[in-house]
Amino acid sequence: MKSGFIAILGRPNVGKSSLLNAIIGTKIAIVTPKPQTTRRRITGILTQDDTQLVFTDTPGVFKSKNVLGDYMMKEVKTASEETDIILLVFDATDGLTNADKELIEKYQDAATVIAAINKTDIAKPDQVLPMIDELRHYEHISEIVPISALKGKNIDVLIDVLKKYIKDDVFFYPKDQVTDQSLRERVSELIREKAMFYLQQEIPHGVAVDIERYEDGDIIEIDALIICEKDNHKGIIIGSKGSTLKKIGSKAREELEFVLGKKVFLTLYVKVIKDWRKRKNILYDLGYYG
Ligand SMILES: Nc1nc2c(ncn2[C@@H]2O[C@H](COP(=O)(O)OP(=O)(O)OP(=O)(O)O)[C@@H](O)[C@H]2O)c(=O)[nH]1
Ligand SMILES: [Mg+2]
Repeated sequence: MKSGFIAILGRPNVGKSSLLNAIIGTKIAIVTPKPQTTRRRITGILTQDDTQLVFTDTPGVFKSKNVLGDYMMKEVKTASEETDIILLVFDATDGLTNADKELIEKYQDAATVIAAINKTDIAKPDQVLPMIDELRHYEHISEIVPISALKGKNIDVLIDVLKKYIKDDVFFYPKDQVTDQSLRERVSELIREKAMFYLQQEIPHGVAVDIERYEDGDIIEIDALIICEKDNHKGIIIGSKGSTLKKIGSKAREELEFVLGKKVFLTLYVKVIKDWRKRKNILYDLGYYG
């Protein structure tokens, strides 16, 4: 029996959450085309025969500008400290950026660092090979694996590589558990994913979702509050004749029905909490604490 903890780290938008989902084979973490989608640590558990890999997806590393950002970066720090393996994810289409290099150097004393070069499906071969060469110069990087989280390419190879570096002899979770998130948290995250998807510029980053009511019967009834930080954002989120909110709601309901396996009746409300991302007590209420 073997097990170990793996923290998935990298810049925003490189595909960390997509990778977690590809590894586990279920959508655990939300994914959007916008940076700074993930705000909290999310655990994904992969148990195969006598091996258990416990992954932690983390927010992308960036320079924080408010209390929410501080919280996100604290989540990254905690994840990197409570792990056996640091799995650094890079975006092949960007090459190795200065921010990537800073991250690599930051973990030079970590026990095990493994590099995954993601998005190889859309990268040109002349982008991936120079990256591999560059990464080879860092002695503390034990392995380099080119992957595509979106296409599921080389994910099995990456899993086999990770298995070489783990050694604990207990399972930390039951064999059938895939995440530590509660159902309520997953529901709230899925709604936030759809909101982030349909909103533009700074608005998606100022959105939070709070589940006000969750009643499980023949139909699951959910009331959720979409919180935004400025009065004019509220109108944009609702859209003309409610069109944007309707799109968010119908996409969210579709996916919730798939995840929950039941008919869902979803009602969304929009509320302004001025500058909530800068307010510690509000962040605490929304579950961004610790
Ligand atoms: N073509 C391609 N796109 C990918 C791949 N992996 C992720 N993406 C896309 O990249 C975007 C960001 O993906 P995420 O998984 O949310 O990235 P992340 O690193 O978790 O981002 P943050 O949570 O913001 O730090 C999404 O549009 C994904 O569909 C890949 O292997 N190939
Ligand atoms: Mg993410």
